[in-house]
Amino acid sequence: MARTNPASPAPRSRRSWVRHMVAWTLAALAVLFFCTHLDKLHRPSSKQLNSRSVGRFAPRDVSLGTPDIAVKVENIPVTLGKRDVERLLIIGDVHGMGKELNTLLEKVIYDKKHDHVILVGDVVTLGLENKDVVDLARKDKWSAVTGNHEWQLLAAFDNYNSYDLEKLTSALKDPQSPELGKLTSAYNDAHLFPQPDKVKLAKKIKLDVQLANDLGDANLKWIRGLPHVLRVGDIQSLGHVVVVHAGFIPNVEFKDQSLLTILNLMNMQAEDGTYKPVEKGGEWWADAWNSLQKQTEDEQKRTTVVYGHDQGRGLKLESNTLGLDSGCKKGGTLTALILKPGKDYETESVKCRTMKKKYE
Ligand SMILES: [Mn+2]
Repeated sequence: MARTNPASPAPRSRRSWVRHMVAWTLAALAVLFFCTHLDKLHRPSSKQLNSRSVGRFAPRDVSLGTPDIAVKVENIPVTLGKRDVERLLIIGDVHGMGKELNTLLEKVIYDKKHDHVILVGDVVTLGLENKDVVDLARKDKWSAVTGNHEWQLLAAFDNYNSYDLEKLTSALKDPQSPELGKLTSAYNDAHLFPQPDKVKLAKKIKLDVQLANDLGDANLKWIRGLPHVLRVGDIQSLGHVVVVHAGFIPNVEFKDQSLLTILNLMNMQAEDGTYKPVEKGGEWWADAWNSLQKQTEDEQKRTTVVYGHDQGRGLKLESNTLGLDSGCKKGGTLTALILKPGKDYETESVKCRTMKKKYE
């Protein structure tokens, strides 16, 4: 009797308990689902991040051209003086000048077994042997940081390869068209300061897309994977040595720097208690960096920045900033900084051909 009586208290309470369990489990799953997707709801889409991109130009790589991407800081994969690493060769802006790079490597008697090469960015664009340079860097497992030209190259490829490029070509027929401004805006986002000359920008986009295709997938993947800041280690009186393409805002952690700033910085100006990069005027970032380092008495606790980018100032060897862009692309020289254990650094340079900018 009790078995078939639905009003019997024991089975009813068991059923109600099961109902409660099911209800609570569903509620818990709903909360869990909401929490895991909350993050996505709040994460800006590629379009929101790259607000100046238009229509079909929403970039494939979400963060390109946006200053809010995280700065990627890595260590070089070797230690000077350990495991056969006898020298570190840090080479200035190569800009695809493969012949000069080879001459420089011959001059320093490069030995891939005992030398580790680090490139300061702007490895490609402008020169004639871009692919050879990246092929060699990959083959010999060199280190490198991203330069502003690599950043722009990726922005051009990701935003304008195929369809976009055709539209750009037709818009170029009317340099005054507002369309040209819209079409170049995604590429302009990859610059620290907006470039007013849209025709020049459009021509440069086409060259960059062409170059990206010429380099091939493997080389483009290598460029895409480059860090933005490289820690080289502690080297005698230079203290902690760090490589970046252009420079740093003093007193800001590397990871908290703005990416477009460290790829382009030359001069800066104090504003709201911090420094902001400026196109003209202001103060040289390296001056502020060096005076700040001098406040640390122990030389080995200072940080020395090795950088490129500033071919206007050229080879600039200050106490804690070593600028290596000696203007190879403009008929200057290509320079290598040579670091050996227990020795002062040396530099070696070779003369370069003059390259004309094809987009001017
Ligand atoms: Mn540069």
